[in-house]
Amino acid sequence: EMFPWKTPSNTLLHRFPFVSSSIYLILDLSRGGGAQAWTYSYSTTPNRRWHEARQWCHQHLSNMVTIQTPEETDFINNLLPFNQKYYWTGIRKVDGVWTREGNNKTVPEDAQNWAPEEPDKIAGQDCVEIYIKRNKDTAKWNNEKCQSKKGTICYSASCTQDSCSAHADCVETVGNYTCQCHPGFHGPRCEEAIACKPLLEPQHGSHHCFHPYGSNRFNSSCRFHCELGFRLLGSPQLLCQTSGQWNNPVPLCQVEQCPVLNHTNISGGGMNCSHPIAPYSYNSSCEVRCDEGYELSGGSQMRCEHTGRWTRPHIAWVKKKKKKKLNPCIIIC
Ligand SMILES: [Ca+2]
Repeated sequence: EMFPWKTPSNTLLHRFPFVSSSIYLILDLSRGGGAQAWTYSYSTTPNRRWHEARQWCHQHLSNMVTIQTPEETDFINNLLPFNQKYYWTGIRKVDGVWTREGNNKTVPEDAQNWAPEEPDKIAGQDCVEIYIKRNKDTAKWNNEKCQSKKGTICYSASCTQDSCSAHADCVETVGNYTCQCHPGFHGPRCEEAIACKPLLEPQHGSHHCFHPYGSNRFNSSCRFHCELGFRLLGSPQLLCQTSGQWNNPVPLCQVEQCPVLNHTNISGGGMNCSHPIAPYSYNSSCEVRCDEGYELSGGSQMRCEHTGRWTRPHIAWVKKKKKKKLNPCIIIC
Protein backbone atom coordinates (compact mmCIF):
# COMPACT_ATOMS: atom_id res chain seq x y z
CA GLU A 1 0.00 0.00 0.00
CA MET A 2 1.35 3.43 -0.85
CA PHE A 3 0.32 7.04 -0.81
CA PRO A 4 1.41 9.27 -3.65
CA TRP A 5 0.52 12.84 -4.35
CA LYS A 6 1.22 15.13 -7.17
CA THR A 7 -0.13 17.82 -9.43
CA PRO A 8 -1.54 18.29 -11.92
CA SER A 9 -3.96 15.46 -11.39
CA ASN A 10 -4.56 14.68 -15.02
CA THR A 11 -1.20 12.98 -15.45
CA LEU A 12 -1.25 11.15 -12.14
CA LEU A 13 -2.68 7.93 -13.43
CA HIS A 14 -0.42 7.91 -16.42
CA ARG A 15 2.68 8.20 -14.37
CA PHE A 16 1.53 6.07 -11.48
CA PRO A 17 -0.88 3.49 -12.84
CA PHE A 18 -0.20 1.27 -9.84
CA VAL A 19 -1.86 3.71 -7.45
CA SER A 20 -5.20 3.68 -9.10
CA SER A 21 -6.62 1.42 -6.45
CA SER A 22 -4.81 3.03 -3.52
CA ILE A 23 -5.46 6.11 -1.54
CA TYR A 24 -3.77 9.14 -2.97
CA LEU A 25 -3.59 12.76 -2.25
CA ILE A 26 -3.40 15.53 -4.80
CA LEU A 27 -2.09 18.88 -3.79
CA ASP A 28 -2.21 22.03 -5.77
CA LEU A 29 1.24 23.48 -5.46
CA SER A 30 0.78 26.01 -8.17
CA ARG A 31 1.26 29.61 -7.23
CA GLY A 32 0.23 32.16 -9.76
CA GLY A 33 -1.18 29.58 -12.10
CA GLY A 34 2.03 27.86 -13.23
CA ALA A 35 1.73 24.21 -14.04
CA GLN A 36 3.43 22.10 -11.39
CA ALA A 37 4.40 18.51 -11.62
CA TRP A 38 6.29 17.15 -8.67
CA THR A 39 5.38 13.66 -7.69
CA TYR A 40 6.10 11.98 -4.41
CA SER A 41 5.02 8.60 -3.22
CA TYR A 42 5.58 6.97 0.13
CA SER A 43 5.03 3.65 1.73
CA THR A 44 5.26 2.45 5.36
CA THR A 45 3.58 -0.90 4.99
CA PRO A 46 5.90 -2.56 5.32
CA ASN A 47 8.92 -0.63 6.51
CA ARG A 48 11.88 -1.65 4.39
CA ARG A 49 15.65 -1.98 4.50
CA TRP A 50 17.43 0.81 2.62
CA HIS A 51 18.22 -1.33 -0.46
CA GLU A 52 14.67 -2.66 -0.54
CA ALA A 53 13.32 0.88 -0.38
CA ARG A 54 15.50 1.87 -3.30
CA GLN A 55 14.35 -1.13 -5.29
CA TRP A 56 10.72 -0.35 -4.51
CA CYS A 57 11.12 3.20 -5.84
CA HIS A 58 12.79 1.89 -8.99
CA GLN A 59 9.99 -0.60 -9.53
CA HIS A 60 7.64 2.37 -9.55
CA LEU A 61 9.79 4.30 -12.04
CA SER A 62 10.97 6.77 -9.47
CA ASN A 63 13.90 7.37 -7.14
CA MET A 64 14.49 7.75 -3.44
CA VAL A 65 14.06 11.31 -2.28
CA THR A 66 17.45 13.00 -1.88
CA ILE A 67 16.49 16.25 -0.12
CA GLN A 68 17.77 18.77 -2.65
CA THR A 69 16.63 21.97 -0.95
CA PRO A 70 15.32 23.25 2.42
CA GLU A 71 11.98 23.83 0.68
CA GLU A 72 11.82 20.17 -0.16
CA THR A 73 12.52 19.28 3.48
CA ASP A 74 9.60 21.47 4.61
CA PHE A 75 7.42 20.08 1.89
CA ILE A 76 7.82 16.43 2.77
CA ASN A 77 7.85 17.08 6.52
CA ASN A 78 4.47 18.79 6.21
CA LEU A 79 2.91 16.17 4.05
CA LEU A 80 4.20 12.79 5.22
CA PRO A 81 2.48 11.15 8.16
CA PHE A 82 4.43 10.32 11.30
CA ASN A 83 6.03 6.87 11.12
CA GLN A 84 7.47 5.30 14.28
CA LYS A 85 10.52 4.11 12.30
CA TYR A 86 10.82 7.37 10.32
CA TYR A 87 11.85 7.32 6.65
CA TRP A 88 14.87 6.57 4.53
CA THR A 89 16.36 9.21 2.26
CA GLY A 90 18.36 8.39 -0.86
CA ILE A 91 21.55 9.59 0.82
CA ARG A 92 24.24 7.14 1.91
CA LYS A 93 27.94 6.94 2.43
CA VAL A 94 29.91 5.94 -0.67
CA ASP A 95 33.70 5.72 -0.28
CA GLY A 96 33.44 7.71 2.93
CA VAL A 97 31.41 10.54 1.37
CA TRP A 98 27.68 11.33 1.82
CA THR A 99 26.29 10.84 -1.67
CA ARG A 100 22.90 11.30 -3.32
CA GLU A 101 21.35 8.34 -5.10
CA GLY A 102 20.40 8.89 -8.70
CA ASN A 103 22.95 11.49 -9.72
CA ASN A 104 25.75 10.14 -7.46
CA LYS A 105 26.63 13.66 -6.38
CA THR A 106 28.26 14.49 -3.08
CA VAL A 107 25.98 16.29 -0.63
CA PRO A 108 27.69 19.62 0.07
CA GLU A 109 28.51 20.21 3.74
CA ASP A 110 26.24 23.25 3.98
CA ALA A 111 23.32 21.22 2.59
CA GLN A 112 23.68 18.52 5.24
CA ASN A 113 20.97 18.77 7.88
CA TRP A 114 22.11 16.48 10.70
CA ALA A 115 20.42 16.19 14.08
CA PRO A 116 22.76 17.12 16.97
CA GLU A 117 25.54 14.57 17.59
CA GLU A 118 24.97 13.08 14.12
CA PRO A 119 26.33 11.59 12.05
CA ASP A 120 27.97 9.31 14.58
CA LYS A 121 30.99 7.24 13.70
CA ILE A 122 29.53 3.80 14.42
CA ALA A 123 30.64 1.39 11.72
CA GLY A 124 27.90 0.37 9.31
CA GLN A 125 25.70 3.42 9.90
CA ASP A 126 26.00 4.34 6.27
CA CYS A 127 22.42 5.22 5.32
CA VAL A 128 20.55 8.42 6.18
CA GLU A 129 17.05 8.63 7.61
CA ILE A 130 14.96 11.76 8.06
CA TYR A 131 13.02 12.43 11.28
CA ILE A 132 9.67 13.27 9.73
CA LYS A 133 7.35 14.90 12.28
CA ARG A 134 9.55 13.94 15.24
CA ASN A 135 8.93 16.05 18.34
CA LYS A 136 12.60 16.75 18.73
CA ASP A 137 14.89 17.58 15.76
CA THR A 138 12.06 17.38 13.30
CA ALA A 139 13.15 16.83 9.68
CA LYS A 140 16.81 16.46 10.73
CA TRP A 141 19.01 13.63 9.49
CA ASN A 142 20.45 10.62 11.26
CA ASN A 143 22.81 7.98 9.93
CA GLU A 144 21.59 4.46 10.53
CA LYS A 145 22.41 0.89 9.65
CA CYS A 146 21.20 0.23 6.13
CA GLN A 147 19.64 -3.03 7.36
CA SER A 148 17.17 -1.14 9.58
CA LYS A 149 13.60 -1.04 8.32
CA LYS A 150 12.00 2.32 7.68
CA GLY A 151 9.41 4.08 5.58
CA THR A 152 10.07 4.67 1.89
CA ILE A 153 9.75 8.02 0.11
CA CYS A 154 10.02 8.11 -3.65
CA TYR A 155 10.20 11.06 -5.89
CA SER A 156 9.43 11.28 -9.56
CA ALA A 157 11.28 14.07 -11.25
CA SER A 158 9.47 16.94 -12.94
CA CYS A 159 12.09 17.02 -15.63
CA THR A 160 11.28 14.84 -18.58
CA GLN A 161 13.13 14.43 -21.82
CA ASP A 162 10.93 17.08 -23.42
CA SER A 163 11.02 19.65 -20.61
CA CYS A 164 13.92 21.61 -22.04
CA SER A 165 15.58 21.81 -25.42
CA ALA A 166 18.81 19.99 -26.11
CA HIS A 167 20.66 23.21 -25.22
CA ALA A 168 19.79 23.13 -21.53
CA ASP A 169 20.09 21.19 -18.30
CA CYS A 170 16.77 20.53 -16.64
CA VAL A 171 17.02 21.44 -12.96
CA GLU A 172 14.48 20.23 -10.43
CA THR A 173 12.88 22.80 -8.16
CA VAL A 174 10.12 22.33 -5.59
CA GLY A 175 7.06 21.46 -7.59
CA ASN A 176 8.58 22.40 -10.91
CA TYR A 177 11.71 22.56 -12.98
CA THR A 178 13.73 25.20 -14.75
CA CYS A 179 15.76 24.95 -17.89
CA GLN A 180 19.31 26.08 -17.24
CA CYS A 181 20.55 27.22 -20.62
CA HIS A 182 23.92 26.23 -22.01
CA PRO A 183 26.08 29.22 -22.98
CA GLY A 184 24.83 30.78 -26.21
CA PHE A 185 21.15 29.90 -25.77
CA HIS A 186 18.11 31.50 -24.19
CA GLY A 187 14.32 31.26 -24.14
CA PRO A 188 12.00 29.34 -21.80
CA ARG A 189 13.29 26.02 -23.07
CA CYS A 190 16.68 27.41 -24.11
CA GLU A 191 15.71 26.61 -27.66
CA GLU A 192 16.87 29.89 -29.19
CA ALA A 193 20.48 30.68 -29.97
CA ILE A 194 21.70 34.17 -29.02
CA ALA A 195 21.81 36.53 -32.01
CA CYS A 196 24.70 38.63 -33.30
CA LYS A 197 24.22 41.67 -35.53
CA PRO A 198 24.15 40.92 -39.26
CA LEU A 199 27.50 41.65 -40.88
CA LEU A 200 28.03 44.22 -43.61
CA GLU A 201 29.82 43.20 -46.78
CA PRO A 202 33.23 44.90 -46.89
CA GLN A 203 33.93 47.19 -49.86
CA HIS A 204 35.64 45.16 -52.61
CA GLY A 205 34.94 41.96 -50.69
CA SER A 206 32.36 39.36 -49.80
CA HIS A 207 31.63 36.86 -47.07
CA HIS A 208 30.08 33.44 -46.71
CA CYS A 209 28.65 32.10 -43.50
CA PHE A 210 27.83 28.81 -41.88
CA HIS A 211 24.87 29.05 -39.49
CA PRO A 212 24.48 25.94 -37.33
CA TYR A 213 21.73 27.50 -35.14
CA GLY A 214 20.08 30.06 -37.43
CA SER A 215 21.09 33.19 -39.29
CA ASN A 216 23.77 35.18 -37.42
CA ARG A 217 23.26 33.27 -34.22
CA PHE A 218 25.58 31.76 -31.65
CA ASN A 219 28.34 29.72 -33.33
CA SER A 220 27.64 31.16 -36.79
CA SER A 221 30.96 31.61 -38.54
CA CYS A 222 31.65 33.82 -41.54
CA ARG A 223 34.66 33.78 -43.83
CA PHE A 224 35.68 36.91 -45.75
CA HIS A 225 37.25 37.17 -49.20
CA CYS A 226 38.53 40.19 -51.11
CA GLU A 227 38.19 40.86 -54.80
CA LEU A 228 41.18 40.31 -57.06
CA GLY A 229 43.74 43.03 -56.40
CA PHE A 230 42.69 43.61 -52.80
CA ARG A 231 44.38 42.37 -49.68
CA LEU A 232 42.42 41.36 -46.56
CA LEU A 233 43.31 43.34 -43.44
CA GLY A 234 42.12 41.82 -40.17
CA SER A 235 40.73 38.44 -39.30
CA PRO A 236 39.41 36.45 -42.28
CA GLN A 237 36.96 34.54 -40.07
CA LEU A 238 34.40 35.84 -37.57
CA LEU A 239 32.53 33.82 -34.98
CA CYS A 240 29.30 34.78 -33.18
CA GLN A 241 30.07 34.34 -29.48
CA THR A 242 27.87 33.50 -26.47
CA SER A 243 27.84 37.22 -25.61
CA GLY A 244 26.01 38.08 -28.86
CA GLN A 245 29.15 39.82 -30.17
CA TRP A 246 31.32 38.82 -33.08
CA ASN A 247 34.81 37.90 -31.94
CA ASN A 248 36.50 40.33 -34.37
CA PRO A 249 35.61 43.42 -36.40
CA VAL A 250 34.72 42.98 -40.05
CA PRO A 251 38.02 42.95 -41.99
CA LEU A 252 38.91 45.53 -44.64
CA CYS A 253 39.85 44.90 -48.24
CA GLN A 254 42.81 47.13 -49.00
CA VAL A 255 43.96 47.63 -52.55
CA GLU A 256 47.23 45.93 -53.49
CA GLN A 257 50.03 48.44 -53.67
CA CYS A 258 52.78 48.42 -56.30
CA PRO A 259 56.09 50.17 -55.55
CA VAL A 260 55.92 53.88 -56.25
CA LEU A 261 57.67 54.54 -59.56
CA ASN A 262 60.77 56.53 -58.98
CA HIS A 263 60.99 58.22 -62.32
CA THR A 264 63.98 60.42 -62.71
CA ASN A 265 63.66 62.51 -65.72
CA ILE A 266 67.24 62.81 -66.82
CA SER A 267 66.38 64.18 -70.17
CA GLY A 268 64.19 63.54 -73.10
CA GLY A 269 61.16 61.90 -71.51
CA GLY A 270 58.61 61.43 -68.77
CA MET A 271 55.69 59.30 -67.70
CA ASN A 272 51.93 59.61 -67.80
CA CYS A 273 50.01 57.58 -65.20
CA SER A 274 46.43 56.92 -64.45
CA HIS A 275 45.33 55.68 -61.00
CA PRO A 276 41.75 54.40 -61.04
CA ILE A 277 41.84 53.23 -57.41
CA ALA A 278 44.80 54.78 -55.59
CA PRO A 279 48.28 56.06 -56.50
CA TYR A 280 50.53 53.27 -57.83
CA SER A 281 48.11 50.55 -56.78
CA TYR A 282 46.26 47.72 -58.47
CA ASN A 283 45.18 48.67 -61.98
CA SER A 284 47.26 51.86 -62.07
CA SER A 285 48.93 52.13 -65.46
CA CYS A 286 51.78 54.28 -66.63
CA GLU A 287 53.10 55.06 -70.06
CA VAL A 288 56.55 56.38 -70.89
CA ARG A 289 56.49 59.32 -73.22
CA CYS A 290 59.34 60.98 -75.02
CA ASP A 291 60.04 64.63 -75.43
CA GLU A 292 60.20 65.96 -78.90
CA GLY A 293 63.32 64.80 -80.70
CA TYR A 294 63.61 61.63 -78.55
CA GLU A 295 62.40 58.14 -79.22
CA LEU A 296 61.64 55.22 -76.99
CA SER A 297 63.64 52.07 -76.84
CA GLY A 298 61.89 49.11 -75.23
CA GLY A 299 58.40 48.79 -73.80
CA SER A 300 56.39 51.82 -72.91
CA GLN A 301 53.38 50.44 -71.01
CA MET A 302 53.30 49.32 -67.38
CA ARG A 303 50.43 48.19 -65.26
CA CYS A 304 50.18 47.38 -61.55
CA GLU A 305 49.08 43.75 -61.32
CA HIS A 306 46.88 42.15 -58.63
CA THR A 307 50.02 40.65 -57.12
CA GLY A 308 51.37 44.13 -56.33
CA ARG A 309 54.03 43.96 -59.05
CA TRP A 310 54.48 46.03 -62.15
CA THR A 311 54.40 44.51 -65.55
CA ARG A 312 57.56 45.18 -67.58
CA PRO A 313 59.71 47.13 -68.09
CA HIS A 314 61.93 47.89 -65.16
CA ILE A 315 63.95 50.42 -67.06
CA ALA A 316 62.80 52.40 -70.06
CA TRP A 317 65.21 54.16 -72.30
CA VAL A 318 64.86 57.12 -74.53
CA LYS A 319 67.39 58.12 -77.07
CA LYS A 320 67.88 61.19 -79.06
CA LYS A 321 66.93 60.59 -82.63
CA LYS A 322 69.90 60.08 -84.86
CA LYS A 323 72.21 59.62 -81.87
CA LYS A 324 73.60 56.40 -80.55
CA LYS A 325 73.73 57.36 -76.88
CA LEU A 326 70.90 56.12 -74.70
CA ASN A 327 69.67 58.02 -71.67
CA PRO A 328 67.73 56.17 -68.98
CA CYS A 329 64.47 57.97 -68.73
CA ILE A 330 62.60 55.99 -66.12
CA ILE A 331 63.99 53.78 -63.42
CA ILE A 332 61.51 51.58 -61.68
CA CYS A 333 62.39 50.22 -58.29
CA1 LIG B 1 23.26 7.83 13.94
